[in-house]
Amino acid sequence: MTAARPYPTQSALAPNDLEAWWMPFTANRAFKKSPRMVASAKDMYYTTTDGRQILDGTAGLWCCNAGHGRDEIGSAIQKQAAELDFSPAFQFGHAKGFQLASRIADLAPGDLDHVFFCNSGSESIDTALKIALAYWNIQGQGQKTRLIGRERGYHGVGFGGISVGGIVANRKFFGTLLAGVDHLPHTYNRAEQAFTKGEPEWGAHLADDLERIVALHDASTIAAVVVEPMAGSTGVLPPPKGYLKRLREICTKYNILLIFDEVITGFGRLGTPFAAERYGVIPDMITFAKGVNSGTVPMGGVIARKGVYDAFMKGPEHVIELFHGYTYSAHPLACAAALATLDVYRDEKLFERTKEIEPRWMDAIMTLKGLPNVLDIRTIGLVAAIDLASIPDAFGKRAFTAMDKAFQEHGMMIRSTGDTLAVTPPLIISDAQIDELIEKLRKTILSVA
Ligand code: PXG
Repeated sequence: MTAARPYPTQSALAPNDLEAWWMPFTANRAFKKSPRMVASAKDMYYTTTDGRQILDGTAGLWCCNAGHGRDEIGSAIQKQAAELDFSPAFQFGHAKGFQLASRIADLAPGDLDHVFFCNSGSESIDTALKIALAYWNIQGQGQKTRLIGRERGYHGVGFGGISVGGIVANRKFFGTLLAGVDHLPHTYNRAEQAFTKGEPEWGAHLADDLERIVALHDASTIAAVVVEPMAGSTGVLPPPKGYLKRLREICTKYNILLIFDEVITGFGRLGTPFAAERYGVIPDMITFAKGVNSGTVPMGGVIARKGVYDAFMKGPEHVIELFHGYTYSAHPLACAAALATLDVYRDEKLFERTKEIEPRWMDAIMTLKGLPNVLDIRTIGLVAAIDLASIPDAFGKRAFTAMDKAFQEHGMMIRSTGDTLAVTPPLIISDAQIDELIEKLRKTILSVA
């Protein structure tokens, strides 16, 4: 900074200078001309700096599954900060890290028994990819290095995640990425699937493309396949019926590890603790983040099957088995928040509740069919996406304007990606609040017609 700046004279809620913060995944210049500022949050609502109530249609960024300002979670964080603010996780441990790993392993299906902690979804993907590569390496199959992702996949923003990811704008600016990566086709086909509730009938055969990739590279060179069970960020693509089972069968047939990125689908979003359970498919690893502590403290992780973990537990006992980890792995505040959050999920039966309200939610969202510019609606669990027709020569502008108007004029937070609106409220949403959300969506879509 060149010139000294005066200390802000306004309250911290309304800063007088928006320049310094280079905001992530944000149209910075548009934001700074017309900011969308929040000051506080409770249950289903944010409050803006000018005192307006905003219905949270996004659970923050798909993370605040228990809603906002939960006293149980906030006080657990405060208590933890006073009791043990930090404890190194390299060669030392603390009780809550072990308790939380056990709780998460209990929620995960099958023998997904071991949990490695990190601090975000992006780190969880890098961690899972590194575990996959190391797994084959320590077993004398170090030539198994190829990683297979999927078109339109989102796996965060680390180099591993953007390499296996399939969102063009997240890849094209960043050079050559990881070598030896290939991609399955995405599963969306509007002609076959438009306005489907839940999993589309069409598309299971697209998993067979993995056979083509295996024929091209040979299974002896392929370490892992990574997919989101339901592709979220790209605009909500539920898996076609039978697709994930097929992927599992092919991975098993060729000895390829299967990784489910459950950063969005984990912790109840589809009505089960993990989507793996909903689909009756056991991957070799699950990545998670976000909902683990309802977005209150950064945290992510990887759940690995027993066989994956056991493969590393060999050799002299004083030697580190996996040369990987983060200063803040299993941070005590994140663990305390997660343990309190899992209690809320259990005590309020929020995953079961999501399953119960799914049909009503899907019906309600589908009432938006027929509004101007609505080309498709996809919905599953407590998730929905609405594709809007693009304004000629201005791809993304209609949905961006809708997101802005929703916040500024209609009292609702939604997300836009391309010309798709995504809606993913906290799992505590009431029936009346679903009605409120649909009404606000209706007004928003009409306002950009
Ligand atoms: N994997 C998946 C499947 C994700 O959805 C990440 C990894 C990365 O997580 P971190 O914690 O590194 O951001 C994500 C993140 C949106 C949106 O509006 C989605 C995400 C993040 C921000 C916005 O779709 N997903």
